Amino acid sequence: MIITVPAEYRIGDFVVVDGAGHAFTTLSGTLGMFDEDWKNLERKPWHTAWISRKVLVNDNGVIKWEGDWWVSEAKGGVGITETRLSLFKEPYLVFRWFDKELDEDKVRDFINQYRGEKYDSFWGYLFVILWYCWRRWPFVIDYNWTCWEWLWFFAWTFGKPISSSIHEYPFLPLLLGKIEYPGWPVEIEEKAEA
Ligand SMILES: [Ca+2]
Repeated sequence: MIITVPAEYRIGDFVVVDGAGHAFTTLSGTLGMFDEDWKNLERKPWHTAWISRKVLVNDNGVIKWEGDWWVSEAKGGVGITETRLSLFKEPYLVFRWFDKELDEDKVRDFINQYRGEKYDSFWGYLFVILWYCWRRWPFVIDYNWTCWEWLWFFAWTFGKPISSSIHEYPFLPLLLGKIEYPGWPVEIEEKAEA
């Protein structure tokens, strides 16, 4: 479900950002060679992140919400970090994933545990896409994070995995069916199994 009013965002909501740039063009084109739905999708998302907390300010001793949100993401050149939602350059959509409010302290502990871990490379993304397309190669565990891996791991840790197996990262096609992304067919999993 899409949440459109920022005041109604919740910790744990997914942020799905429109694709842009050279890496996106190359990787998205690769995915489109294998996945007709992806190729035909008009508004292609790419980067994924999740809402981690409110941006609060101290106004003469009174703690107030500034109206902006922090999001947790795996970011190129930085790794696992938190960014203000308002700083995303590309348009994004916010989706409700968790049925219940998450425990803010547990989310904070989770973020602190992984903060600063390394970002994955272009090749990490390519590998994930090719694995999605062919389901053939042995899975390679590494200790660097793509933004998709980070989202998957977060959802899994907090009890509502995006996919049933840890070997299935939320490559975008898999994720989009689950969050009812506009323009995306819902039954992607059945299709992928066929
Ligand atoms: Ca990785």
